[in-house]
Order: sequence, then C-alpha cells, then structure tokens
Amino acid sequence: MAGRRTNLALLLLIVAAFASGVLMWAVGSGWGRWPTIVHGAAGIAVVVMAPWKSAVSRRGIRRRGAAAALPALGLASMVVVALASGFVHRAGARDAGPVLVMQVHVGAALVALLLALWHVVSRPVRPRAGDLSRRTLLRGALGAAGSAAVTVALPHAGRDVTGSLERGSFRPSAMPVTQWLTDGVPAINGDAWEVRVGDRLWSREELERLGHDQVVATLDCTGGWYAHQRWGGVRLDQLLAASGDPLGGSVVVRSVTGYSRRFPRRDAGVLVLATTVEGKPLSAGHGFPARLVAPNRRGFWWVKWVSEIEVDDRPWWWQPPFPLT
Ligand code: HEM
Ligand SMILES: Nc1nc2c(c(=O)[nH]1)N[C@H]1C(S)=C(S)[C@@H](COP(=O)(O)O)O[C@H]1N2
Ligand SMILES: [Mo]
Repeated sequence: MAGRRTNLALLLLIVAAFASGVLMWAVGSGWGRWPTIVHGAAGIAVVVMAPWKSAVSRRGIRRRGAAAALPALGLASMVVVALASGFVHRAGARDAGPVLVMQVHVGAALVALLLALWHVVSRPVRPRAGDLSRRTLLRGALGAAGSAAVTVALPHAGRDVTGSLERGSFRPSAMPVTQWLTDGVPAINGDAWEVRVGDRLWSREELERLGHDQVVATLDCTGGWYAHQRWGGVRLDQLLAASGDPLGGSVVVRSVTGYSRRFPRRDAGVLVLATTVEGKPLSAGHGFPARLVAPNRRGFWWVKWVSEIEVDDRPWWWQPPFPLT
C-alpha cells in the first residue's frame, strides 16, 4: 500500500475512533450499540494497519532523521496508549493507580487527536482521485466489515452498550462518588435547604408530601462504571405542575455548586428529583438533600445538590455538550 494512502486511512480511523468515543459518552444507551461497534472496529483496524504504518515511518526516519520524527513518534505512542487502555478497559480493568483507565484512555486520545491534526497541517496528505478507485473502496469495505466482525466477536467484561463496568448496584454505599471536573461535595444543612422551582420554594418535607415515586435507573458514569439503584422522589412534571406550571420548552436543573444541565421539557415525565436511594436519604456525596435522576442519560446529567429548577424557552441543546466544571 502506498505510504500516503496508509497515512490517510489511519487519519480517518483516528477521527472515526474519536468521534464514536465522544458519541458513546454523550448519548449513552440512546443509540444502541452502533457507536460502540464503530469504535471497537476503528481500534482494531488501527492495530491491523500498524505494520504498514511502521514500514512507512521507518522510511521517513531514514530520510529525515530521528529528531524530525519526534512529534510523529509522540503521536504513535499516544495512539498505542489509547489502544492499550481501551482493550485493558474492555477486559475489565477500571483503576490505573490514582486515575481511572478511562481517563488515561480519553486523555491519550485527546493528545493523539491534537498531534494528528498538527501532523496533517505540517505534512499535508492530499487525497487524489485514484484514492477512491474501486480497488481501494473494496479493500476499505472488507477491512471495515472484518474489523466490525472481530469487535462483535471479542469477549467483553463490561456492559454492552457503553463499555462501563458494574459497581455497587443496589448498594449505594459501594457506588463511587464522582464529580465531573472540579466540583467538590458541599456541606448542606438539610433542614434549612430549599429548592426553587419557577417562583415557588420547596422544603424537604413539602417535597415528600407532594409525591414519592420509586424508579430503578442506571447511573452510568463516563469514568467507566455503572450501577442500578432504586431511587425515590418527585417526578419533574408533577413538581412543575405544582409550582404554577411555568411556561417554556426547556428545563434547567442547577446545583448549589453552580453545575447545571438543560433538558427538553418533554422529558419532565421521566426525570425525578430524588431524595432517597434504596429507601434511605441520599448521602452527602451522592447529592443530599436532592439530586436529579435522568434515566437513560450518562451520569453527568444527574445533577447533584439541586438548588434551582427553571423553565424557559431556550432550546435544550443551547449548552456545552459536556459540562465545563
Ligand atoms: C485515538 C482515539 C481512540 C482510539 C484509537 C480508541 C480505541 C479504543 C479501543 C481499541 C477500545 C477497546 C475496544 C472495545 O471496547 O470495543 C476502546 C474502548 C472505549 N473507548 Fe476508545 N479510543 C479512542 C478515543 C476515545 C474517546 C475520545 C472516547 C470518549 C470520549 C473513548 C471512549 C471509549 C469507551 C467508553 C470504550 C469502552 C471501553 C470498554 O469497552 O470497556 N475512546 N477505545
Ligand atoms: N453538582 C454536580 N452534580 C454532578 C456532578 C458534579 O460534578 N457536580 N457530576 C456528575 C457525574 S459526572 C456523575 S457520574 C454523577 C455521579 O453521581 P454519584 O457521585 O452519586 O455516583 O453525578 C453527576 N452530578
Ligand atoms: Mo461521571
């Protein structure tokens, strides 16, 4: 295979792996297994292409010297770390010393993507008409189908859809306490706490009296673990109706800490402002006095330590795709 075409194929694969990885994080179980299959197949295709790429790279190093190749070697090693951590996670490992395997994985992937973009800018790979010949297309399609078949057939220690590993189901004290980036666990006096919904303030007792639904839902953290729990609390559609039914198409749920997520109003019937888990009040780490339960959404949507719920007319997607704090 021509070196140029090898490079082009690898670049496309890294972009595909990155995009599908981000999708696995963003949508969780919503799109079924597709992002996961694309992701695993792209990883396997990179491994299969490695021998060609290493031949191409050796030629380049001989021509230009090792020093000029340092950034490219950095790129190669980040890809190797991303691949290795991906497979190790799939095999069932969660912790890598003080950090999570998934954090190593995404960190390496992010650096790899940046280096790959820089590599392309500094050494442009120009597609040519001949790249889309019948022969290359056929070879690409065979490679894609083969890689997809391998990733579907390989054993999987985690949950099918997001790759997360089970952790503390129905035992909230064994479930990890996780913050997205920089938040800390606030100390909240439950007796003085109130949540503002539209123009109305609610104390804990008033919430309890309003309603207490039980739902079994799965908290699936992008850090690579998930847990089923039985959560208890008030459904958001009920809470909004009892708070003067404020008008608007989207709902913002905000934390004491400032952390917030915005949801489509039509989801209010499945979102729950939970005050209990497995029949007991939440612990401070898990969101006391009240946290959002957002079934079928990844963990970063499950706002803890809720202080405000607001309705307005901004579109629900008018927010960064991932929280910034
Ligand atoms: C250079 C880019 C990347 C490469 C080469 C790569 C490669 C891999 C490989 C080989 C696997 C194991 C195969 C499998 O589980 O089917 C994997 C798993 C995974 N990756 Fe990536 N990945 C990349 C970027 C990302 C990004 C950016 C994210 C998230 C933002 C991500 C999230 C995941 C997740 C959630 C798993 C599932 C782990 C499991 O199955 O236990 N990846 N990746
Ligand atoms: N206020 C606030 N809520 C938050 C977060 C945060 O950092 N701040 N992290 C989210 C993330 S990433 C996850 S996975 C879940 C974790 O919930 P747990 O700590 O109860 O397991 O809370 C979510 N709610
Ligand atoms: Mo998370």
